[in-house]
Amino acid sequence: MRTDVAAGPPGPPGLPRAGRCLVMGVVNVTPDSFSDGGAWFGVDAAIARGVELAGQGADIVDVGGESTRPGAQRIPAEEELRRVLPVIKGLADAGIPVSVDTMRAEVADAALTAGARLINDVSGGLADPQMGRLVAGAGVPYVVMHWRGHSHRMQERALYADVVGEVRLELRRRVDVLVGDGVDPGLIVLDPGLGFAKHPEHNWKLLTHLADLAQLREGGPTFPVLIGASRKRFLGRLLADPAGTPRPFGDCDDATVAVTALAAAAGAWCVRVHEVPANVDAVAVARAWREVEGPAEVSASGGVTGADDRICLSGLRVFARHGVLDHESRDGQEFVIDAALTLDIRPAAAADALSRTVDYSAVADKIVREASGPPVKLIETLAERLAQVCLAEPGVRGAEITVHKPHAPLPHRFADVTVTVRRARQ
Ligand code: PMM
Repeated sequence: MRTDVAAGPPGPPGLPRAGRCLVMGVVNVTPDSFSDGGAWFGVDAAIARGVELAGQGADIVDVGGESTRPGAQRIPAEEELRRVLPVIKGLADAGIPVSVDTMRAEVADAALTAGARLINDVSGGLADPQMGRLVAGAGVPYVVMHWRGHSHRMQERALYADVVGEVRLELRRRVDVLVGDGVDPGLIVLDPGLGFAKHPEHNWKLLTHLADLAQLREGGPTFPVLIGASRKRFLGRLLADPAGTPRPFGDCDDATVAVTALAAAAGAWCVRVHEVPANVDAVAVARAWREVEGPAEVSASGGVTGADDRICLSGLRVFARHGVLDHESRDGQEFVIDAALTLDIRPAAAADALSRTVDYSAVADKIVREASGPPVKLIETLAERLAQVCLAEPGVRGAEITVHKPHAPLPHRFADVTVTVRRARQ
């Protein structure tokens, strides 16, 4: 079993590395959060809950003092500090990795002093212009969530023509500003902000495009992605009863677990959840899944998982009799083949062992044998068959084949005719 591909993105330094998607347990020290408001509103209860979540397998405990439920009004900074600081200190002193869920630089700063290791800012730095410089100076991991304004008005702003493209663009602008403030991009975690200025259809679309959200520019770096779907209204709406009444948030934990499994299998770095044990199990399932399947085609790992490794053979020349016209099958002609195989080459590189990779000489022999075998009419057919030959090699996850027919019977001066197919192992 290849355990290396299961790891997913390693995430920023200073936080746990588990070789799988992390689980962040939520402790809202608020009287009014929609999901658990009031349940842990008191220092001792909140600390006890954080310790319990860590004991159940949470890698990080996220402590927040201000509700962000739709329609929520803001509270003063002093009140937020009063709620979160003793809880963060109590958990950090117990050796638990803690993040602070805040939009205020002042609160983030005090939370870091109290022992927090990660700043989770649902506004991605938009709510407080001081946040970027604070994060830059502190050099701590920072969650940049997609946000379009404070909770009391955010749902009015859930207007998108292309939600994935727009969230990606707005996150990119945020990251550019933060990096301009001095924030190390290697410490940034992205979050699409499910439910924040999003309707259910937006949330589902974002969830199914995690790889696009991890990479904000073509060819640019990829960022770890955090997903906060836990108990959110779009799950309640999905599970509404026949009369259309949404399922209460407390009965959406199973649906949360399902999202966790799917997001972790798609390469999410972390899931933020209210109930930890079943989500830990879901992450274990996703890890096993990724070990066999390999990461998504464009991984959220910045190439760390080996998802994008390729071995390429180009310009293989074969004499064969493929073609529609009689003289092509009678006289034959030269075809040229390029093959690019996608496979994780790290085990071979680590051991410097041919046995742990694809032997390109053997693959070249197989390609030539297939291409010079019984004639077919179309180079499309040939390309498809060659892709299947390559995919049959152990470890190969994808193959891109180009068949060139430079002497195709065309009544014009031309350089080449090609057909390219790209296939993934099913
Ligand atoms: N959601 C909530 C609060 N904080 N932080 C991040 N990074 N992502 C989220 O989706 C997110 C968050 C609101 O949920 P809650 O009130 O149940 O904690």
